[in-house]
Amino acid sequence: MSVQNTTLSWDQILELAQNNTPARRVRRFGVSPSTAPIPISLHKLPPETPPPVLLYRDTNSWCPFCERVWFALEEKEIPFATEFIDLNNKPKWYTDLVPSTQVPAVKIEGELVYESKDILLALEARFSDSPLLPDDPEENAIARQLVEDAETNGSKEVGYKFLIGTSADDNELATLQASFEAKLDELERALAKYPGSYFLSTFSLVDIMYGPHLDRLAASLPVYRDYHIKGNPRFPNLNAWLAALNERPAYDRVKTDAATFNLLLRRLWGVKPSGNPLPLDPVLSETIQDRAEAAERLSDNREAAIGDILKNSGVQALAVNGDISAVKDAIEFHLKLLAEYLLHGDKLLLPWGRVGGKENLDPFSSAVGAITLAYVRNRICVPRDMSAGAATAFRAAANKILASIY
Ligand SMILES: N[C@@H](CCC(=O)N[C@@H](CS)C(=O)NCC(=O)O)C(=O)O
Repeated sequence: MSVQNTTLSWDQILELAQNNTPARRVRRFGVSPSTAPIPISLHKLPPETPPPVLLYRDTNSWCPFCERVWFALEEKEIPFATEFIDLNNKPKWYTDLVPSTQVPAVKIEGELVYESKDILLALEARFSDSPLLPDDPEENAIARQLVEDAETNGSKEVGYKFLIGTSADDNELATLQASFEAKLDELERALAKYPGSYFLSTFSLVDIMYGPHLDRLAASLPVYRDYHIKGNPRFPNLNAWLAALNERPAYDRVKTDAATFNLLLRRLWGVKPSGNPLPLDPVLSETIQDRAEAAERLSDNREAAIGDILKNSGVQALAVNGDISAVKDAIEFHLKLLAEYLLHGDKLLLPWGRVGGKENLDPFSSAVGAITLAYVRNRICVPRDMSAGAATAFRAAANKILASIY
């Protein structure tokens, strides 16, 4: 295999990718995150008009409370701007501004609101022509009560305790599981009260309050506690609800994915998995739009990606006599191969690295390639870098090339 093997230039890859997906992000130079999503409704604003809402959210887009607010903004198609807050180093102006010092917070036409539940209700009061609470007064009152319940009934706290409680022995774990299941039973009954898959007769703020938390728990409990919500016959309504939620286009833009959250749990909180990570969900990534979005993100942001790989993956150690230009070339070659494979799928013939137990390719290049692909596969973070569907396509393609070259 030689570095000349890929056929397209980066510009050609980018153009081809952009022809196959409407997904775009703004690039942010020299700051983290290096790209930011563009709200679906931003084009509705006349030029030079500031959006009515400013959202303060976490730099890495991991926060489920921020996800609630982002979800509502996208559902209600409210144009908004985003200010990212580094939670490891919160700026003083932010801690001076927001009494809780937490994210999310918003300014709605200049007025500060914080606490995700209060933000959702404030957005509802100000932007009433795209309601996420029922019109019917009786159902509206029930909805408001359910929003309060979602905040105070302890379901998310019990769920996270079951997931993260580190010193738990088997008995304690069984008790935590039973308490969590009791909460899920309550939600199961609540979901049965109205026809359809949601908590009320239509999709509402109640679904948004629960969605980001329960989706994370459903993704992680199988890996860390060998406990399944999805496919569990005890929770048919919750399963139908999760499926309905995941079909909403707005949720598709804001949600995280199982791989991101599961890696985060291990790296940030040191939680030990009880099983292997779940297989990637190919259903999430079978569309060309997803693959093209992943290729678009990679090619548009390649300079930042190459810089990050060189700096943080450990690959520099392979440089001969400190000359990193060959390392850089091999990184770039494999990223390009990944982008092309995303666009062409199995029609692109991948290089075969090892044949009959012997190497028949440049071992230096393929070692750099293996590090590059393994690193980017685990490094991408949803929804910070791309949508969940695109990330699934990206990770699956990286695995496929890794299996081929190494
Ligand atoms: N009750 C708050 C919780 C928000 C929250 O816990 N935010 C976390 C990020 S997920 C945070 O800001 N953590 C940083 C800190 O507490 O300093 C809400 O609903 O908005």
